Amino acid sequence: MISLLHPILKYNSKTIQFIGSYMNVINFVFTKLVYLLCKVGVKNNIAEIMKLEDFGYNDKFQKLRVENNLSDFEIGRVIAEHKERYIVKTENGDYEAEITGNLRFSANSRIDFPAVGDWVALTIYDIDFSVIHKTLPRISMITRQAVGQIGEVQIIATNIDYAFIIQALDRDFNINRLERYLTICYSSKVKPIIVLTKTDLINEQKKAEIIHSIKQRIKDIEVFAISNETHDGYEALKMTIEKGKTYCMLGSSGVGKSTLLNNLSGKTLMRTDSISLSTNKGKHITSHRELIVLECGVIIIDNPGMREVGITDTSGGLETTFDRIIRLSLNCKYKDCTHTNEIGCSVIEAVEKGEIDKKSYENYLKMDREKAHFESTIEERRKKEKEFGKMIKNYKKDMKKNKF
Ligand SMILES: Nc1nc2c(ncn2[C@@H]2O[C@H](COP(=O)(O)OP(=O)(O)OP(=O)(O)O)[C@@H](O)[C@H]2O)c(=O)[nH]1
Ligand SMILES: [Mg+2]
Ligand SMILES: [Zn+2]
Repeated sequence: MISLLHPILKYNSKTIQFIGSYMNVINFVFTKLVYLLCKVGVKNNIAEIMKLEDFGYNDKFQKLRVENNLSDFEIGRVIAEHKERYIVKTENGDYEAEITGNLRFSANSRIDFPAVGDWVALTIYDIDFSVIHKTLPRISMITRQAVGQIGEVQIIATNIDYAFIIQALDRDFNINRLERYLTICYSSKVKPIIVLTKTDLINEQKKAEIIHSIKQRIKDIEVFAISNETHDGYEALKMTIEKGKTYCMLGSSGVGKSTLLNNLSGKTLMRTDSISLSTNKGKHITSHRELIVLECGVIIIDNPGMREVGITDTSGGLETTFDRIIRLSLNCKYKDCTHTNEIGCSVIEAVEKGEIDKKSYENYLKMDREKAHFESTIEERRKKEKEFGKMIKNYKKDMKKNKF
């Protein structure tokens, strides 16, 4: 009997063995697939896949993409940067990316590297590895003087439509600094919106006084006073925010930038923390800038609080902020009037008559000096680089001569 069954058993055991190994392969492939889907799903938020327009793309960028022959590449927006590694948001999810060696070597300064807000052309190899080939020309760029590096420019964010200039009413409020931020916005072609926070910490009269003082010195600008605690003033602010536009949060540490962003999104997207009790200052809680797309379709870049906002203005920011001073200066006796001690200076006359706020005038002179100093430093640096280039060229020529 056993001998009769033997071929069947032998046959069956082979089948079982075959099915077993087949199952192993299926199991392996299935596990890998689930793993990959999870990895891509978790990292790329499959549930939240968006169109490029949802995070700010429009006809202007499409035109630039075509003009720069980048249509064959994947396109994405830099939403975060960590030491030359970038997180790029694409229609298929978020990817980690590096720049090509070519892009690195052809960069003359930090400005030539991608920054948060940029649209970039990239090739995706894997979820953790993609390469940025080129940055699309920027429509706007907010910069400041890099802290501690003379003559260096630091990009705060790019392709911004509006900037929220945020100051807290309780103790951060400083009108000179407001003018400084305005100048940065105007020279960056970004529309500024002033947001005063923490109305819950001061009384109505003080709030009205501060708003009045701003209107006296700064014309044609929207000012919102809000409380992130009670949501006082939120409705008016929300009404002005436009879907598909990119906003950038600017201001000192602890003024409530991240709290405002969280409240607008209805989620805790950014960490916030209380003001330091010992110094009464913000604790620099946000450490990286990050672009966030809210469910309502608004795009916001949160920034770390800034201690210094050095002027790099080379394109009319001061002229727009202080347009009255500039208009008056056309009547000054001397064409190169510095508006400091010249006879026949219309600006000084207006200050003496009280037509121009003295503090605003002083702030203008201070920033103008700063701008001139920055420009001369850059000029000097360019000259040195040119001389160095010439030296290298001559050296190469000499080498060639000696060789042949
Ligand atoms: N009373 C009151 N507290 C506020 C308001 N807005 C923010 N805060 C508090 O202020 C502290 C700092 O707020 P953040 O949102 O972290 O400030 P930030 O501007 O993002 O600071 P950095 O990330 O350090 O630049 C937190 O404890 C907030 O709860 C407000 O309108 N009223
Ligand atoms: Mg913050
Ligand atoms: Zn003058």
